[in-house]
Order: sequence, then C-alpha cells, then structure tokens
Amino acid sequence: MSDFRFLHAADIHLDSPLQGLARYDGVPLEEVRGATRAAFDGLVSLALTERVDFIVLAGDLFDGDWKDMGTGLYFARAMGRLAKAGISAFVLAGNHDAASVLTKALPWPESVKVFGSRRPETLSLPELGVVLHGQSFATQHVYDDLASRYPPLEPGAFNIGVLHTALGGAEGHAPYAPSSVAALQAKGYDYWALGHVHDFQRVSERPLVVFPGNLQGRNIRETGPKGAVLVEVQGREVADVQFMPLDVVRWSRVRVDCTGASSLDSVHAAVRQRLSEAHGREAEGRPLIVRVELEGEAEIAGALRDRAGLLRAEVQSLAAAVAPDLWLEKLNLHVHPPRATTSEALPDDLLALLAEAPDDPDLAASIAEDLRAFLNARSSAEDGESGELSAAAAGGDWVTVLRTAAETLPARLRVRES
Ligand SMILES: [Mn+2]
Repeated sequence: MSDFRFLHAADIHLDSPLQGLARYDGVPLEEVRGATRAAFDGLVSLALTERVDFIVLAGDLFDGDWKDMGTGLYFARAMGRLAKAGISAFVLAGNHDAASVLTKALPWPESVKVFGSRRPETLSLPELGVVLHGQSFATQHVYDDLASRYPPLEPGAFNIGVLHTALGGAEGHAPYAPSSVAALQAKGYDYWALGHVHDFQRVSERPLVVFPGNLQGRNIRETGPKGAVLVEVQGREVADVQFMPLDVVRWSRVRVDCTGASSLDSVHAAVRQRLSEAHGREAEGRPLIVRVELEGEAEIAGALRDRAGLLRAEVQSLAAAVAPDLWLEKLNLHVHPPRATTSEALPDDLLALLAEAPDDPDLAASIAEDLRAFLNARSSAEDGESGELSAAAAGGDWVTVLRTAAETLPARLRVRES
C-alpha cells in the first residue's frame, strides 16, 4: 500500500447567515458574511498545495436549505478545482444538510462521492487501499446509533469511519447519532473522521478519533482557531495529524476585571491592556472580533452604567488603537458596586414591597408612574442596556429596574454636586 495524505473537515456551514450581527455597528460585515466561503477556498488551496490524495467532509457542509442555487454552484466550482488535480472528496450529510432539509440539488463533479442515508455505505479508493464507511443523515433529527451498524473492518485496507455524531453528548450540540469512544474503538478502524462538535478535539489516540471543529467561527459562541485536520498515513499507520487553522476571521471573549477601579481612566487602561493581550495571543494575522465583558466590584460601577452608550464607543476606539483589524462585537457590563453599597441602596422592606408588585396592579402602576422619568432618561441615553431595562419594566421586574436606578443615581448625583 502506498503512503498518502488526506484532509478531514466538518461543519463548514457554507453561506451560514449572520444572526443579529447587523446591529453590531463597527464589525466588518462583508468580511464576516463571506468568511465561510473564504475559509473553504483556503481548504481547497491547502489540498492543492499539500497535494493530498482526497478530502473528507464529515457533515454539515451546508447550513440548511440553500437560499438560491449560488451556494451549490460555489461548491461545484470548488470541487472542480480539486477534480482537476485528481483529488476526490467524500461527503457525508449531517443534520444541517440532511436529505430531508435540502430541497434543491445539483449534479456534483464525478470526483465527489456522497454517502447514502438509508444504510451505511462503503466507498473506496482501490489505488490507495483506502475504504471509507459512512452513513448520511436522512432527516435532521437522527437519534439512532448509526455507527453500531457500520460494517466490520476490511482487512488489509486502511479503514476510515466517517460519522456525524455528538458521541455521548456535547454541551451546546444536539445529541444526534449517539455513540461512544469505546464503541468506535471496538470497530477496529484506523481513523474516525467525526463531525458535529464545533471544536477541534482528539477524542482518542488509538485509533485516532477526531473532531476537526468547524472551519470558520460564525459568532461569539465559536471562539478561537478553526480549521481542518491534515492526516498523513505511512505503511498503513497514521504517521502525523496536524490541525491546520483556515479561518479568515476569529472570535474571542475578553474579560476585563475592573475590581477596585476608581476612575474611568483606570478602566480604560485595563481594557487597553486586555485587548492588546488578546490580540497578540489570538489574532495570528486575522481580523479578531471580540466581546468585551467588564466584570468585578467597583465604586465606579454606577458611573459606568450611566454612560454605557459612550463606553461602547470608547472601547471601540481603544480596540482600533491596538490594531486596525480588532473589532468590538458587544460590550457587556457586569460591574457592580461593592456589596455594602447595594444593600444600603435597596433596604429589605423596599425589596419586600417590590416583591408584592406583580400581584398588586395598583402598586405596580404607581411604581411605573414614579419610575417613568428615569426610564425615559435611560432610553434616550443611547445606552446598550436600556432595552433590557424597558423589558424588565414591561415585565413588572421592578427589583431589576430599581436596583439599576439605585446603582446609577448616586453616581449621577455626585456628578451634579461636583
Ligand atoms: Mn451538526
């Protein structure tokens, strides 16, 4: 058997729409919008430059039904580039591109082989002595243990299991096609090319069971480097497995501890330092989009809350100064006054009274009347949190509204005094 190399990717979610990103003013929308295709272009280029023999796409190539034929045509062209170089592609449908989900179809180049969805199918590359066992999802929600029906290994060949699965369950991922590492190991295959979990994970070493993670992070829940896995096989043994980052835009959460901060300047300094660290550590030459979380207990909490809208612009400006391709997705303010201040501001009997408001329409109406001026001032303050505050008021959550008022008002009064 000759030596060979292949690329294993999954969860590409081509042309995945951007949810809610439009309201994050300042983020490079065009770059993010085109990121899943740009990352896939990178995968094809890598296959060509590394001269791999084939690629494996282990589910969720598409993000769901195509909006139009553009997505399919894009993929057909990308596969054409591979076909010209004699590189085959083995494609398995996952929950997002199950047979029942995609209503449109196109004939792919002959170099693209798609696993059937009715039963496990074995595809092969006889010239390399490689067999691939896999079963596509027929419907979006597959709770059967698909792997249990995969065929026995083919002796003498290099056996690859291709499976879209949550294994024993993974946080944030639907428990589709459940299986276990032990069950996969017991099959005796040489490599398991998994998909579905959006983080790179070497689940087992012998044999290698690998989630490559998704190819491109699409939102703040998909942080860190994303890419594919390059596998090198020599003498029927996996000789090397390398994670190859291919994302063109990267996401990161940046937490800034504001504990003890006594001035706006010291908050700015802390933000600047954390942004600079995050950029240095994570960007690797790519645009980096960050969610900044200000945390901790500090006297300045009320003042920060009161200027939340302005603070967002300040953090955007600090980010731009660290690097022109460092962008703010969202600023979250979780700084609270030191505990003693909070309880002084909201005495127990007031809390008890507020707790009765939901059951007492007259009381609720009178509180709403008293707080209307405060709520109006807040919503006109171009403040990222005023929406949450209005929602709290509308829902009769007066404890939240008053707590915010109690934290904000002393700061505002101090400003007036000075
Ligand atoms: Mn999936």
